[in-house]
Amino acid sequence: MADFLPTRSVLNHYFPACLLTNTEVEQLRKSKAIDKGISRDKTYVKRLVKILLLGAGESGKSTFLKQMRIIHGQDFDQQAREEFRAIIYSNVIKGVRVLVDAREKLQIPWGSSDNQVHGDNVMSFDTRSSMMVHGQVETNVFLKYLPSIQALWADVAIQHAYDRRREFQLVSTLHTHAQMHTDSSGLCRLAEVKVKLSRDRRLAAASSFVSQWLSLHVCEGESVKYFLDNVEKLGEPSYIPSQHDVLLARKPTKGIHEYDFEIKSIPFKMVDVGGQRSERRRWFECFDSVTSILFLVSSSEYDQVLMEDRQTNRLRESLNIFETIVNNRVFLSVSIILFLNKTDLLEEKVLNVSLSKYFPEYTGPDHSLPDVQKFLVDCFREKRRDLTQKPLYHHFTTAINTENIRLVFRDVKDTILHDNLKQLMLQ
Ligand SMILES: Nc1nc2c(ncn2[C@@H]2O[C@H](COP(=O)(O)OP(=O)(O)OP(=O)(O)O)[C@@H](O)[C@H]2O)c(=O)[nH]1
Ligand SMILES: [Mg+2]
Repeated sequence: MADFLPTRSVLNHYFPACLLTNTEVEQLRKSKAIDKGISRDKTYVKRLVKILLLGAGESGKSTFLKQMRIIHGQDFDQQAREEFRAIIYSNVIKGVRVLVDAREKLQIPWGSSDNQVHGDNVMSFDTRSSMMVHGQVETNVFLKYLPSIQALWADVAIQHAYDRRREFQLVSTLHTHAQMHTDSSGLCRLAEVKVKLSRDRRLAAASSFVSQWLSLHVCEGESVKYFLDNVEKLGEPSYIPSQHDVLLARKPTKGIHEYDFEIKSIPFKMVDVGGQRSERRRWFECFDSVTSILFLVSSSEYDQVLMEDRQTNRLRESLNIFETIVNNRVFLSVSIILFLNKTDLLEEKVLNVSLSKYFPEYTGPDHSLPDVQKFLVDCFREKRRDLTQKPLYHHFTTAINTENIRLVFRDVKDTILHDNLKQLMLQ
């Protein structure tokens, strides 16, 4: 307002509402409400803690977000849990199909030959149906396949195929070799799996087999086993997924999802994005006004390859993404916290699979969890080009464990708020 004009409060004082027309009173009221709203929004934006969840596909971002909902927001009620039923059914059907296919390629004899019919039945499932494409299977369709799924999971051949999943991670290395046309060592491994085909067809068969196998082992393997062990419960007409079922259900994230919650009247906004390659091009859309980035890594995936190209080592992909994020100037004043997730799976993995085989730069003891974890943290730390940057905090997490995330997030929240306060004071 120009200097020579009286301010609005002066006008209000000398020209009380009774001297104004009804329209003017209404306009004044609206204007006051807008001013109040703007000032409230400004305070909200200033106080808002925006946390971005980043990391490669299947690192556990959405699972972490589910935990925030359980711990700080609106827990999954019956209706919300019901929405996961169709996802779980789809996870199970996909998983069983991969196992049936693996049994055949591995030539593992059926425990009961009657189960061939059940195997054929699940393999006849139309994977191009819109249900499967959307990762959701209706109850009546699942129930139609349930007797076959039960019979198959009870068969020693399918159990045996599941137990041999690690062996087939080896074949994933072969697949990489095959794509690079350095197939001599690969062919030896193929011989081990007894695929008795001609040389070229062998590689082709291995590729297609590996592709399908990986889709079980690297994405939903562990969850699928849990659901198959409980398949009877899944088939009950009154089945409503439990909180644990919800945490294990797998649906790749497409697009950007936000979840708002409050802790001691501080507003938090957590943003979850898809981590698969095709989804990463949308990440920059949420780079504005970020307070903190939680970067999730699936720490147990050092021996696994990406779903997207089936050849890039998953841990190396994570390191590359992290390098881009941590050295991005946009995030100079943003606290980045590293979550080495899937600790439960890593614990098991280090006992069976040597890290040095995939990361020759690791020279520590093969089966020592703390040494492996320290190596992983150092790998990520080394990606920071500017060492004067803020400290890089890290946590070892198991995102499917609510208590673990409750404790970790309590720490993380304090770190974020402390850093945020320092930033605000510097402004
Ligand atoms: N055992 C175990 N499973 C986990 C853990 N964290 C996540 N999972 C499972 O791993 C799968 C993938 O997790 P998501 O949370 O969907 O991964 P994401 O990072 O959101 O994946 P995108 O949406 O594709 O980027 C799910 O089936 C989870 O239940 C963990 O710490 N331990
Ligand atoms: Mg997700």
